[in-house]
Amino acid sequence: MARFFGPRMAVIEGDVQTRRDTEQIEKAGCQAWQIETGGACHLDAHAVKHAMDHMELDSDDLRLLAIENVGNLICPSGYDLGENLRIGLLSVPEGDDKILKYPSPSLFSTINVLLINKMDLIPHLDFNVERAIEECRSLNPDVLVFTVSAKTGEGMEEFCDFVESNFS
Ligand SMILES: Nc1nc2c(ncn2[C@@H]2O[C@H](COP(=O)(O)OP(=O)(O)OP(=O)(O)O)[C@@H](O)[C@H]2O)c(=O)[nH]1
Ligand SMILES: [Mg+2]
Repeated sequence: MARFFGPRMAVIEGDVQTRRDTEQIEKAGCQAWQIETGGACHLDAHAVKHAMDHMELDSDDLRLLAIENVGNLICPSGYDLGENLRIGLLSVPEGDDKILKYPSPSLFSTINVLLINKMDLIPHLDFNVERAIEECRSLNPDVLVFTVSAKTGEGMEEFCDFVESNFS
């Protein structure tokens, strides 16, 4: 996402506790707001509105507001945050057999885009990318899939092109 870093992107981070992810985003030069849920396993639209009220979102440069929900595969899926696009992340160390363990209603059945991350670790694992994609499509036939590595940047150009062509 490096091409969005700076004033083009703002981020709302949802975690049970700590500002750690927000600090990382700020280091990358983006405006960020941390929601600490204090135990709740998902964000809701009220919490997002409250965060937006504290942020500066009027700039003409701003193109993308990203919301990172709490890392839970079930609870967030039932809540509409007003988003235009819902992206689910599966990282390869989680295993290619993960998706069908979380059938509908779950993250995988409600997303528009599946991002398979940490592709740099593929040589060390038995993760079958085709299997993961097939199983996700069995729950969610229209899902778009991108394979990426946040560490090496692999696949990020294609993903950013998609985001840019839809939302900038
Ligand atoms: N090897 C590798 N490590 C990665 C990659 N992306 C993230 N990580 C590491 O994986 C760990 C978790 O990444 P985060 O980005 O914090 O994950 P997260 O989704 O924000 O996690 P939560 O907010 O806790 O749900 C961190 O230590 C990252 O440095 C990647 O593409 N490759
Ligand atoms: Mg996070």
